[in-house]
Amino acid sequence: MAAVALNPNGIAAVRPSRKAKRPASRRRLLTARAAGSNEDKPTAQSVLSFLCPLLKAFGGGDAAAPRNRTLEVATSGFASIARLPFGSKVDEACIARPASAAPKERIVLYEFEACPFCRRVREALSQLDLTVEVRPCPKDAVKHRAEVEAMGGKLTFPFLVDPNTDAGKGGMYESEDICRYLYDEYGNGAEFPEGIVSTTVLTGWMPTLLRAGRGMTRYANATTHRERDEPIEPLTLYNYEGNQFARLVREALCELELPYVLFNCGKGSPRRATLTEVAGQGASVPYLVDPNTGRGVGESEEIVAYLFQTYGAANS
Ligand SMILES: N[C@@H](CCC(=O)N[C@@H](CS)C(=O)NCC(=O)O)C(=O)O
Repeated sequence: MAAVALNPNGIAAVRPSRKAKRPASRRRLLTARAAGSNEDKPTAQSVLSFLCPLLKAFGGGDAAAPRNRTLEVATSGFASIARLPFGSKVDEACIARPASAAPKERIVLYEFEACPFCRRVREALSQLDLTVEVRPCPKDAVKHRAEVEAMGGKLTFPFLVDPNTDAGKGGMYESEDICRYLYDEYGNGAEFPEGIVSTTVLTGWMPTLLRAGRGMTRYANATTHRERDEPIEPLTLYNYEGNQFARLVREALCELELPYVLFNCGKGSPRRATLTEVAGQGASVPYLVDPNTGRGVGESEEIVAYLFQTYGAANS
């Protein structure tokens, strides 16, 4: 299968407007639920607020400290199993999607790794084989949370900005609406996974609990944004949501509040060819490219160590 043509940012080439495909009623719904709607759902927020100190205690304090590798890999593996079959396999319809039907400009997702609602959106992005820029918003974030508040008026995650459409350019809250929007806009006819299993209700909290809240709070010694003179170029992570090793890297990127291009290339993705081009034959997910230092790093353990050494304690 031919590889999708991508620009250097990992975004597929120009696509014509597909608005005509979407029924007017659906467009109205999406517009109504975009940023500014008053649809607060305090329950989930208070659950996470309650769990936050608990998870922090179990998480064991210093995010940069050496970890028990076996435990890390096992808990992340169980987290992936808990969310099967979501976030690993690319939908058939998206494998066949022409490059012209992918987003032209980069979609931006504000999220944090431990949030089950954000995870649901990332799962959809993997299934849809889409690239987005992630601006992590851990608790105590010094930059990205302010951007969300300025754009949307409230601090609720996920928050997605799609500059390619009228419905998306002002920003959207609500994971369910975001997922439906992404399927509607970029699914190439793929069927949205309906039903309670795909939502956060049954297993959505499992990865958060199993990973003891990793990817929830900004690392106190992170040197990103406030402490650096130079602005940070987004890193690129070759990823798919259900990959247990990629999760460990996303957690670190989130805790360091590092912006990154989330280049999804899940099972069946024709975009694996791009990973091979960048990292060589036999390269696997996760793989990280850091344009700030010119480094390309494979193996989750090495990537996490690299990130904390470059943007964490070692520099503070
Ligand atoms: N119904 C919303 C729930 C979103 C939500 O409650 N997100 C939590 C994180 S899990 C949040 O933004 N909490 C505020 C915070 O972390 O500051 C959705 O599905 O997107």
